[in-house]
Amino acid sequence: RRGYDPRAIEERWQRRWAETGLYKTDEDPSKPKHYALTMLPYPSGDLHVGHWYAMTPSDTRARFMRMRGYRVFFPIGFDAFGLPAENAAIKRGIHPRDWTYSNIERMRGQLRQMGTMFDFDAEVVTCDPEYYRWNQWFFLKFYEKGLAYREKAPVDWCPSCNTTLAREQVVGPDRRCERCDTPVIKRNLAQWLFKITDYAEELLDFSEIEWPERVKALQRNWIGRSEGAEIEFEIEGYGGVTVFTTRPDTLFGATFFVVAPEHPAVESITTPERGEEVRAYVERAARMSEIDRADVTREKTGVFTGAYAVNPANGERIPVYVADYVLMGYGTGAIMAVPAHDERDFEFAKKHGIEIRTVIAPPDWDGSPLERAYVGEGQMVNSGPFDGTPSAEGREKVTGWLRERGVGRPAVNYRLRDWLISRQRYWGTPIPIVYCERCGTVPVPEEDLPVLLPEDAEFMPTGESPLKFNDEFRKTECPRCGGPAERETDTMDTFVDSSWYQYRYLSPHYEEGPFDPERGSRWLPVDQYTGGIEHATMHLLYTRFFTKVMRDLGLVDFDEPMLRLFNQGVILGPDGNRMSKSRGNVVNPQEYVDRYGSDVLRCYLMFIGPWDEGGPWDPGGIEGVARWLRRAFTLVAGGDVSEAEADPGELSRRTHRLVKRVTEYLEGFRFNTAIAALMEHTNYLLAVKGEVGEEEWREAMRSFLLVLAPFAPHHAEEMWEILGEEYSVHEQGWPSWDEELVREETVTLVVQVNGKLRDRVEAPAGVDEGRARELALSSERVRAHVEGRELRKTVYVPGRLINLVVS
Ligand code: ANZ
Repeated sequence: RRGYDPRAIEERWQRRWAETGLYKTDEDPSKPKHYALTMLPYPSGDLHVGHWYAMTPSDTRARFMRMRGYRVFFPIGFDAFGLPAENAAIKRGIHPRDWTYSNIERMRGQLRQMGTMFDFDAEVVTCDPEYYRWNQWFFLKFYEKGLAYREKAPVDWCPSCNTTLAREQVVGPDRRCERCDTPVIKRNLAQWLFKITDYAEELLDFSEIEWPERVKALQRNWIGRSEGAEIEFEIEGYGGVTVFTTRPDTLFGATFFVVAPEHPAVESITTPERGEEVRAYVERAARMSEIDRADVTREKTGVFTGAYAVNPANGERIPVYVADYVLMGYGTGAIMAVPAHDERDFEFAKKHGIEIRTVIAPPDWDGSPLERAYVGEGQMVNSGPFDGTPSAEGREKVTGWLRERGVGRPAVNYRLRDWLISRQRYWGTPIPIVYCERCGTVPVPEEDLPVLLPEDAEFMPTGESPLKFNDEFRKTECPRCGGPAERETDTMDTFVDSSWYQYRYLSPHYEEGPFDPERGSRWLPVDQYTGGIEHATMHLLYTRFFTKVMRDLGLVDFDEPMLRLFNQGVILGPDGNRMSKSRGNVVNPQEYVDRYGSDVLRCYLMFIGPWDEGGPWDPGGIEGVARWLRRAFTLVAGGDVSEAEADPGELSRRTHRLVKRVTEYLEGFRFNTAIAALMEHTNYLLAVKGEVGEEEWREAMRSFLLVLAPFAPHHAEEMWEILGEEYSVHEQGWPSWDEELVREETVTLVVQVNGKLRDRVEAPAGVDEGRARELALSSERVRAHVEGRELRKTVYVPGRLINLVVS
């Protein structure tokens, strides 16, 4: 008999599992497939509690699916490009590659300690040339399809250092250069973008996926679809300028016109006497971020350009302003301003003494001036031929009327912008483009990939890619004419890497394409994705976009990368705050693995609460879980089989009930309630141990260990062996249950409120007072009499009646 030493038990089984290849992916084609994916970690150095919280419940779920008869693919890898590696290089003089790979080496060991069923043969490291080569390949495919393009885009620029700055190099509320304290400006620089906006409409369609409502809402909001119209206004002496509006029904109330400071018309339309003021304003606006400018609480500033626009509806001349609350990146960068019905325009008009003309009558309007903007619906007034039309109908009518006259059309606008992928950084994927004096922009031919990241680079915090100063890399030959040419020196946003990694896992060393299509047909798409909600808009949108492009390239035959998604919550420090080094509340999982072993840590994290809610770390809680597993272990440790005194029928009923409950909880990701059921069952088993016959006991223990296995894989394996069963518990089928045996006897409870009969509810036999109260309060009819009143006390007649006394 071996003693209870969880660390020794775990090490022994981890070794045995590796030796026997237990977690090599099951390729048996007769089984249904299940591709389980957890978000890949960034190799920052050590696995933290957040990694454990994300990965071990995902592993439990994958193990469950495997035992249920699926062939399961559950890979892991490293999202290995990015800024921290470069910062380490700048700070400590370590090459980003060495820093990254040594972190990966350490984390591999820690991942194995978790006791997960990851198939390490499928591992992917995104900074390996054999991986990023395919980022470059995708870039070329996108380029061929017109989905990758270069455009001048505003970036942060220090006019004194003459360089672009990374976002984190811009410091303070007034946005200064971290090195020389000069105010940073926006500058238009040529950058590469992916045309995600081509897929805006399709990305709004979630009909094929089961994703949390919250994530879908965040994506919808991010894409920001607005329906309305484009309307052309003539600016005197200049020409037509188009606006986007969601309220064409308010056209007759447009009493001024605004262009964004970056609007191409600004310079031409500004009259000489307004020139100086306008120029100064435009420069000031260039120093502010989009976020600050879009802040609705900020005071609306702006200056008159001296120009006038003509309202196409009524021929009125209205003044044209430049104001920074109009953004160049949205709609057309110009608006018709309707102060009576738009809050921002109202505030601006008040300040500048501009007419506020009501054109949509609020209900019960008496014709007097509005105190504030009325943004609701109503009848059109002061609108010529449209007077009396309800505003919703008016939107279509006005648009139609404008269309007939050739000065307007229906339009849909999205808040979504194209994805800017250029980074002035070293530790990323080189963009496979060459600039030739003669041929212009030339893509690197596919057969010349990968464009390797050179080893030697100077790591200076210049804000520009170190590749720019590396002549050997930069200077090259034009692939088309053979003449002298220069390589693009920016690298790709690392979100490109994680947009398609789930495909690479299938065949990480495949050389004919990003993944082996034969393996793809057997495993894709991902069935269950798990990860944090913080990725709702960037990563989770980018990977959907990539999959749609891959479909259009003929690489896959489906529309969505991940059919189901579950977001875990965040694990907080014991003080209830987010863990951070500065707060000193960081929990190091290694300490707990060393003290209790990884099964305890796994189970504790799953027991904290509902997985999607997260919660604070509780040192006492982990102690309790450790005690439970230690006690559970004694179920197989020695002990005499004495007289059968306990009721074998009860043992069997309880076992079937346990299997059913754990099954249903695991289906719904309710790990905490599953563990609670396992704990309760452990107590029962300990109470009847030695009091039931050997066969019944073995049967009950088998079932218990099978459903324990996904949660505490090492304990279950060890106990399985001690029980005398064959290796491995993880290769067994999931137990089933008999509905007949599971059915709990029920009773009907009479529910009274203040002594009056209000409802009858079904309850399990033997229900206690607390549960009876819960059931009573779950009845609509009862709640109607309790809500808004104070529950003074309850009177409970067990199994028969509950009376809620309220004030
Ligand atoms: C006239 C109008 C009248 C508007 C009215 C609103 C209410 P969403 O819903 O977010 O799409 N707008 C258009 N382009 C803009 C830009 N580049 N910067 C700032 N504001 C811009 O918003 C569309 C509305 O926001 C548009 O409809 C326009 O103002 C403004 F009673 O046009 B509206």
